[in-house]
Formats: sequence, structure tokens, C-alpha cells
Amino acid sequence: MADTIAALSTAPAKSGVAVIRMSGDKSLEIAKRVFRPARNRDWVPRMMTYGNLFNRDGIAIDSILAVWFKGPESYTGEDIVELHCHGSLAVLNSALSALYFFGARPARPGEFTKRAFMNGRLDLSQAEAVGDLIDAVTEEAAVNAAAQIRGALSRKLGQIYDKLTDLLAHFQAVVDYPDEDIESFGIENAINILEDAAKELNKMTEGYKRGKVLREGIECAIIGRPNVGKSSLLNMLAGDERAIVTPIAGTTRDIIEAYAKVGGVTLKLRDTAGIRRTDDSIEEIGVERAIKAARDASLVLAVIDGSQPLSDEDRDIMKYAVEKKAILLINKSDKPRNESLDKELSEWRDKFAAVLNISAKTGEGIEDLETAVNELYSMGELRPDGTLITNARQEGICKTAELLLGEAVNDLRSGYPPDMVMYDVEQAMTGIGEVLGKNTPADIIDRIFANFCVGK
Ligand SMILES: Nc1nc2c(ncn2[C@@H]2O[C@H](COP(=O)(O)OP(=O)(O)OP(=O)(O)O)[C@@H](O)[C@H]2O)c(=O)[nH]1
Ligand SMILES: [Mg+2]
Repeated sequence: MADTIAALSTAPAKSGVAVIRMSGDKSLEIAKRVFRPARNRDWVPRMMTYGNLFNRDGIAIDSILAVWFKGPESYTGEDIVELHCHGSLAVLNSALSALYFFGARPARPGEFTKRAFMNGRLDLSQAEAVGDLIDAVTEEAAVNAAAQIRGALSRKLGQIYDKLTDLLAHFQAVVDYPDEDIESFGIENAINILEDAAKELNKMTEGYKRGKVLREGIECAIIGRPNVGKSSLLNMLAGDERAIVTPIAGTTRDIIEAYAKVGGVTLKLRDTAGIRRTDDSIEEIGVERAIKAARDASLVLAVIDGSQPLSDEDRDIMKYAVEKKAILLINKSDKPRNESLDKELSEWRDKFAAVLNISAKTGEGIEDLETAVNELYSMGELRPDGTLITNARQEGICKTAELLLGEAVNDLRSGYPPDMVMYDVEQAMTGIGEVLGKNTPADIIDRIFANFCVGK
């Protein structure tokens, strides 16, 4: 019998409505101690009931909605009760303390989802996707995680697993009945199956990089000398006034981050301090951070002021930028262009993925930037379908499985007997099984759920 756990499932902050969740055999019994439906109505599974919430001393503390999900038809597979209270911290604290008083215990991080996994309601990759969905900062990441929760990744891996199981059964038959003609078993056929499986796994691990992009956005540093309009650009792209903009050079001292969707791609923008040689120690730290931000980024937007001649500092900045994938933005296109600039830039053009004229003030040229970013990351064809692998553990396992299957193919081609090859295939299957949560070691499972928030 599972003990009954309770936790606040919404954020621990003042809010309009907050949800406390309980799971376990005693959920309903405990709920009845703290909640009484209006007009003495009965609890009906999956039906929201209006009524009063009481603290442990029986004093009414809120008027709320409660709902009971009778196991096994619930998220965890156990009896669940949710209390939809007003989001007052006082109410939530005394409600929780009443639940603990009447026999529930505080849930550990991710314990609801862990129970869902343990009770077979979700496999491990689906359970992990729940964490991904909560962590999602981009819409694409949410779409991918939601598809994973519905089982897209599990199905794909499950198919591979099943095909390998069939193959192993054939291998086993050959080992058990060595007199059988090995050719009738079809080595070529086996090789095809293994190669197909390896290819599928490869597609999924190749997707990992894109998956990371989906999850976190592309790290993008905006660098340039002071006053060229870096913060204005960030504000323009992010659609709000995140960074302070002033005509004073050296306004931005530390890094400011914002997410922005540019050309269908989510960029994690980092506005940096203007890079110049300086005696001001605070500014100097900012400058160092700017250079580091550029080194850490996968895309650099180098900004110069198009109304001014190119300076040595601009050249330094462009040098940092082109160490990476970089776009040169010639800003302030609403002002008259400096006459010598284009000539001075001629040697630089090829080094950038794109050189664009923009105005962070009027928005001119932003569409060109969107096109350039879209082309760089060819996201046009990217449709997150839930089969993108999005975490390092899954990626590592699938990569290893792919290599093992590749070895099995080589061994078969070199004429090794199937029983020697079987071992590699079994290892690959163990890995795939671990992604799905079949025989996954307990400590790994614990670690996965420990990263979840309490109440999920
Ligand atoms: N005319 C014009 N002015 C701009 C444009 N972009 C920025 N500015 C102005 O340039 C000045 C500096 O802009 P910021 O965005 O603060 O520049 P920054 O590069 O972040 O400067 P630091 O933080 O000091 O390094 C402000 O007065 C902006 O209004 C533009 O496209 N056209
Ligand atoms: Mg700035």
C-alpha cells in the first residue's frame, strides 16, 4: 500500500488560484477531513465539487473546488484529490499542514510523476518529458515535450526494441539448432534490420542538437563598441524594454538576457557591455564578460554604427565575432551612411554569414535579419514531432546503442557466428530499454525525478 503524499502543485507564491495535490490510498479519507462539499453533496470521481476548506482545528479557511480521481484512472494510478484553493500563502500553508496532520506526508520532488512511472502510467521517457514540458521556455520545446508525453519517443524506440527482439529470437534459434542451414536464417536480412535500427537511432541522436536548440534557444551574443545600439537591438527583438538605452556610451555594464523569436528561431539573446579599452574597472569587467559571451555563443551579432567610420575597436570586435558563426549588423541605417565605411568593410564581408543594414530605431532591415537567422538554422523544415531526443542521458544511450549495432553489422559481415553478435545487440537493447525505463537502475531513476519540482 502506497502512503499518501501531498504537495502544492502550483508555484509557491501569492496567486489567483493554487492547486494542492494528494496521491495515495488515503487521499479521499484525508480530503474528507479538510473539505466538505456544499449541500452535503457526494464526492463523484472526476467531478469538481464546490465546498469549504477547513484547517486542522475545523475552522473554515477558504471556499474552494475539489476533485477526486479514483485510481487507477488517475495521473499516478492511485487515488488523487486536488484542492483548488485561492492562492493565499496563509490558506495554502494551513491546508497543507492539515493534510499532514491527518496522515499525508510531504511529497518529494517529482514524486507524483515517479509514482505514475512506477505504476506503469507513463514510461520513463514520457515521465522525463513531463519535466521537459515544465522547463520548456520555447514553444517548440513545449510542443516536442507534449508529443513525448503522448508517447512519440517511446513508440519510436519501442519499435526499434521490438524489431531487435525478433531478430534475437532468430539468432537464438540458430544457436540452439546449429545444424540448421545458416543461410536460411538470412544473414543479409539480419544486417538490414540492424542497419535500419542504427539509422533510426542516428536520426534521433542527430536530432539531439536540434533538440537542445529547441529546449534552450540558440545562445546568441550581441557585441559591439559602446553606443552602437546593442541594447536597442535587444529591446527591438525581444519586443520590450529589457535593456536600458541611453546616448551615453558605456550604459550596459553587465549582461542582460532575453528570449526572442527571430525568423522562427528562438534566440537566447545576451546584450553585453560595449567593448572598448577602458580605465573604469567596472566597465572593464563588463568588457571581459562581453568577450566571454561571444566565445560561449553559437551565434554572434556584431553591431557597428553605420554613420561612423570603422574604428580599431570595431575591427577588434569583428575579429572576436568571426571566430564564431556571426552576422554583421550595420546599425543606424536611418542616419546618413559614413562614406568610407563600405570600402573599409570590403575585406570583412566574406567572413560573416551575412552583412545587413538595420535600424534598431525604426525596425528597418529586421526582416533581413530574420531571413538570415532562419537560413542559418534551416528551421524551415523543423517540425518538432516528439521524436527529438532532448536530454543528454537519452542521447548517450542511443549513441552507444547505435555504435553497438554498427559493430554487430560489421561482425556479421566478417562472418562471425550469430551468438557472438548477439551480445552487442543485447547490450544495445538494454540501453534502449533504459530510456524507456525497463530495468533502469533505481539510482538513475531517483536522480531523474530529483530534478523535478515538488508537486509534480
Ligand atoms: N538614429 C538611430 N539611433 C539609434 C539606433 N539604435 C540605437 N540608437 C541610439 O544610440 C544610442 C545608444 O543606444 P544603446 O542601445 O544604448 O547602445 P549600446 O550599444 O547598448 O550602448 P552601451 O550599452 O553603452 O554599450 C541611444 O541614444 C539610441 O537611441 C538606430 O538604429 N538609429
Ligand atoms: Mg547597452
